[in-house]
Parts: sequence; C-alpha cells; structure tokens
Amino acid sequence: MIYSKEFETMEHEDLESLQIERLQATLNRVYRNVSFYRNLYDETGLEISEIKSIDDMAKLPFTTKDDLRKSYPYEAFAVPLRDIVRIHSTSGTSGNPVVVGYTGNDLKIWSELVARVLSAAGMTGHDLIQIAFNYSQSTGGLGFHYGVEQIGASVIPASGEEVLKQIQIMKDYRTSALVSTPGYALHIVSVPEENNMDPQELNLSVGLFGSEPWSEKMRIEIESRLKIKAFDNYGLSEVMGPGVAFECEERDGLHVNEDHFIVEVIDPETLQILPPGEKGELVFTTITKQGFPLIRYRTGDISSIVEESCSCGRTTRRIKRISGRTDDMMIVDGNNLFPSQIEALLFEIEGVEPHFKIILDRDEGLDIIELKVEVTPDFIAFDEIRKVQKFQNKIRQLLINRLGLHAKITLTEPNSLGRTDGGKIKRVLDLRFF
Ligand code: DLL
Repeated sequence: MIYSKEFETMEHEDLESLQIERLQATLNRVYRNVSFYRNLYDETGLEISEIKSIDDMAKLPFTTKDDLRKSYPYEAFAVPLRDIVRIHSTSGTSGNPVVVGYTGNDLKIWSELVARVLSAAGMTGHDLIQIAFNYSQSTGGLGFHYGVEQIGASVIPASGEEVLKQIQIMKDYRTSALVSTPGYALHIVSVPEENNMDPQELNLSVGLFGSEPWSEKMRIEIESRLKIKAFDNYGLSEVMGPGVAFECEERDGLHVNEDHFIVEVIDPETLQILPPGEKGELVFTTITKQGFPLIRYRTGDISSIVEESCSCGRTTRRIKRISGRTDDMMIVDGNNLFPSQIEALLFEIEGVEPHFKIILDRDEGLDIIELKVEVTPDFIAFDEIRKVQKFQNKIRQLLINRLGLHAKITLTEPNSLGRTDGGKIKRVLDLRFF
C-alpha cells in the first residue's frame, strides 16, 4: 500500500518545485540559526539566494560527520532547546557523538515516513509488529515504534529482550511482522532450530530489515528459513533514522522519501556529482527538518540512483542497496564502530602497542568480534597465564564500558600481525558474508 499517495506518486516536476521551495526555506533557516552554516557560507562568499534550482545545489559546500562532531552537543541545532522534544545520538567515535534533536513537527514527519516504509512492505493496521531494535539513543527502536502506531498496527516493543524471550513472544502473541537488523533475523532462526522449535509454529509473514549491510543471498536465507517475505530499508541518525529510503513490493531498489530529502551521489575523491546509475557516495539534504537540518551531508555509504520508474506506482527515485562504505566504519550487530575508537582505547593501556587487528565473523546470525592486539616487546608474560588473563580482561572491560562492545581479546607477540609493504596492518578482516 502507498501510505502518502499525494507525495509518493507526485509528478516529477511538481516534486522538484516542492523540493526547491523547501530547500530555500531550509537554507534560510540554517543561515539564520546555525553558526556553522552561516560561517561556511560567509567564508565561501555564497549567497543562499543564488540557489534557485536543484542544479544550483552543486554550489553548496558539503557537511561531514566531523563538522557535526565539532558542533557537540547542540551547536548544529536550528531551533532553541526549548523547542526540541526528543534527543538521539550516534555512537561516538574516538571523539564526540553526533547529537540529533527533533521538534514536535519533526517527530510527526518521522512517524509518517516510517509509516510509508511499513506500508510499502505490506503492513497494515491488522499487523502485530515486533520491534527488536534497542529502544535507546540510537534511532531504530523509537523511530519504528511511532511509525507502527501511525499505521494503527499493534506494536510489541521487544527491544533488546533476550532472543528466546523474543521467540516466545512471537509465538504466544502471534507476531505477524518482525522489525530488526538482518543479522538478528538470522540469529532468531538459528535458535529455534537448536531448541527444536519450528519456524512454522510462528505466525510471521513479513520482516523489515535494515541498519546494516546485507546481501541478496542473506535475504534468500532469511526468507526460506523463517518462511517470510523480507524487505530492506535504509536510514541514518544524522538524517533522521529509519524512514529515509525503503523497498516496495518490487524489491528492486529503495525509494527515497524525496519530498523530505534530496539525494545526490558524488565521487568521493573528486566530489563531483555522478549521473544516475553510477556508484558513489550518497549525499542527503534534509528539506523539512526543523531541529537538525543538514545540507549536503556526506553519508559515507556507497550506492547509486536508479532513475527508471518503478511499477509500484511511486514516482520517487530509488537508490540501489547499499554496497559498502567509503571509510572504515564497521557495523557490528547494527552498531557503528570505527577502528579509530579501538585505537584510542588501546593508547590508554600501558603494555600494549596500538597495533591491532579486528576480525569480524558471524555465528548463528550474530556478529562476533575478535581483537588481536600486539603487546610491547618488554611484555614477556606469555608464560604467566594469570598476568595474560588479567591483561586481556582489562582490555575487554574497557571495550565493554566505553563502547558497549563484547569482544574476544587475543594478545600476540610484537610484529606478529603481518604488515603490508607500507608497514601498515590491515585493521579489519571481515569474514561475514554480505
Ligand atoms: O541504522 C537507522 C536505521 C535503523 C535504519 C533501523 C534502518 C533501520 P545509524 O545507527 O546512524 O542509523 O546507522 C546508519 O547504518 O550510514 C549505513 O552505513 C548503515 N545502514 C543503515 N541502513 C542500512 C541498510 C540507523 N539498509 C548507518 N543497508 C548508515 C546497509 C545500512 N547499510
């Protein structure tokens, strides 16, 4: 079903006029209220009144995650704090997290955009929808929650509940739709098999998965093992959370909510705009957000724009499934993590070198992470089991306390991790299949 027919099926010309009108209002707002944008435009001599068409957008400078981090916590908000009714944040890297504020109107729009995502996957007011995203600072849990209420379905906020409990709820409450990461869906299918439970006993018919990369192969596996139809959806906290782009019943690319976000694809090296069909970095501009508007935000996600119309009837353009990142960001069980975060922690521990390798693998759908760390040459304790264990524990605890990351720690001898010709260690070895 198409939730917002008027906007999702708008003639392209009308959509473009709407976009330009909303973009100009947003540019005025950020120029007036956000010193980062005002300084940026003043420095580059840009007059925002020059931006009269979508093509003119090329004149606007980009915004990066680093810019937003520097605005910690509230500098990039475009309204006074008293008008903000919700605050989310991205996980911090070695520095500050990005803090995102929503006004009451932003939340209303967010619910509507998530309602579009759910409706496109065939969910209606009759569904019982179990949300297995954490209800936390990240946007998955609460973002979906209000969208489910918006379509009048019943929401089961299972959040981070333990997996057997999740399955019990699914069985007893006759959950018809699951919203989670694709990895979690695979985990859910592995557990009943171990416990002699049959997925057929569940009433699930549809799954909506996102927040991390996944492949067509993984979709087939989830669908056949859970006996459901699985849909992809994409979003990021800085731009809004879930609700940015989503698959319809054709499942051939993700429709962007273009009446709220302008999407571009650029070459991450030359920063030139790429034509539809060419792969590059996704860039989003928000055109209705009040609390935390973003102009030409570089996401680091790699995709391309599909220009051909879709037979579902929506006229909004689609992006291809996300195929990777321009940076070294990893997504571990739906949480974003940069190697630099780990490096910063290791610097604090005496006796280890900041030389390490992260090995990512998947077991029964869940991500497992191993951290191999080289110790300094004077740490000759490999034969003192207790000392080694104590040391491993110290690193393990630090990762849990600071990054919420449960990793297996392996200590290795100096220079044992292998270097490239340039002397660098390849930081991440990702053995998960996508
Ligand atoms: O993951 C928002 C979200 C929640 C989207 C639930 C969908 C469902 P962040 O935690 O800020 O926000 O992470 C955003 O996750 O830049 C991508 O790298 C990655 N990502 C999100 N959705 C997909 C997807 C939420 N469908 C980052 N495929 C983004 C691949 C995805 N990667």
